[in-house]
Amino acid sequence: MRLASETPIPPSVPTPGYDRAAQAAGIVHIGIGAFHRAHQAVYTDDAMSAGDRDWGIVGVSLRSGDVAAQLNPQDGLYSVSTRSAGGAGLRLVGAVQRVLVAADHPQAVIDAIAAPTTHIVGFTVTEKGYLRGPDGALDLGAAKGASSLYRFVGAGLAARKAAGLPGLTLLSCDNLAGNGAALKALMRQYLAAEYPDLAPWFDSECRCPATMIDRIVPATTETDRAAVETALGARDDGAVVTEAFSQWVIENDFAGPRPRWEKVGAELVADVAPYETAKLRMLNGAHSALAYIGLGKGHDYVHQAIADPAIRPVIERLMRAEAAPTIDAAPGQDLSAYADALLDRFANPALHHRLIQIAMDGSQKIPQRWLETLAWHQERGQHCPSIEAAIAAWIAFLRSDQPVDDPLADKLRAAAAGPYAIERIFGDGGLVASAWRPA
Ligand code: CS2
Repeated sequence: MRLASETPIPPSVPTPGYDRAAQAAGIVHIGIGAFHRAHQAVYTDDAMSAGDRDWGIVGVSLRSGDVAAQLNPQDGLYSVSTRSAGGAGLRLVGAVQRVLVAADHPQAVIDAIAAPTTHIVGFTVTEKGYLRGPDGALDLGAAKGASSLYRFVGAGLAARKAAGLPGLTLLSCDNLAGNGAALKALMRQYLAAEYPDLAPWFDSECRCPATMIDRIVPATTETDRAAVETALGARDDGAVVTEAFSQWVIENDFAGPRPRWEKVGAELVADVAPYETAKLRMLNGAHSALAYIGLGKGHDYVHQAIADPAIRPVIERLMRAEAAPTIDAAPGQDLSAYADALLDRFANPALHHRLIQIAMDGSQKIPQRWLETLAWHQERGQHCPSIEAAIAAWIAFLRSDQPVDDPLADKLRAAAAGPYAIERIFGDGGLVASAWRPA
């Protein structure tokens, strides 16, 4: 039996506490991968179970039809399994109503963005989905391409303005430095080129709050799906598996209504920067270092790499002595406790988080994860032995026979194989050095 609205669910499994069929869609979410389903969709589901209404999510996949094929036959319903040393949890999430594949139905995506009920367009498109060129500015050629988020949002905003509808909140939930401001600047560059008349309306009617989003979500495996099927008594092709921990800090700057996410665990704050910077440089910085150093030492999973006595001190140093001092902490933000908590999360033996998943797209991740920390110390004449070891491990990874999944894979491999690898990758005009400057 395949999971769907009418499937009988074991009473021990929490289900949506609201009438799913009666909810309007208030959110369009572009990039409906496992991360969105395990994070923002869960907060939205909880907000509706707590009484909020009409925050159904229309999910959009820009290219792949996989998630649509998983979720549409299930009426958008799927399960979230949590795994930690303390135990396991299982629940259903009902916030997602349907999934559109932009490549197949572009107009349906534009119509969803332009719908009067829509107030928020969210994004989890990964770092490379923002289509930044080597100077950090929008790669306009790519942004005009068929699978660019800008095309759909631009056309949707134009339709809203033409219909006299209010603007939208564009909510970036990706691991970019200053994700809200970056999205705003990139969107403005696109509008200036394609819809010049829309730019002033965009400035006055739309908002792009910054967010810090955090939950570790390994890719779902067939073993995971089999375990869910046993527990649920139904097959769930859209199942996601994650840790118990979840955090969402959002800049309180919305164009219109929003779910009361703060009632269900999110923090709405005036300034996200200290949280976002700590997360990028400590959690994600450590993650990428674990990935390249760990793979080099023959490990497959995060929990194995952090248990390696040759690796753990490098990671501790990266977080505590290299990244933490660069962060201007918010009042009450305890970076030492944060590092302790991260080490525990990395050690979670119940979560099988593959290092190769984190190793993906290094050229897009390394600038905000390592280079900003490195630059801070260089200005003070200080070294960062852990980040330097991590960079060496990345170059060794590029030279190895491991698969390199990165938009710059060919160029990186060529640069890493030849002489002056560091200069060709990180030097002035190199492959990565300038790409990290905010747009
Ligand atoms: C990871 C992140 O794959 C990666 O690059 O570092 O996806 C990480 O698991 C999340 O940002 C945690 O919130």
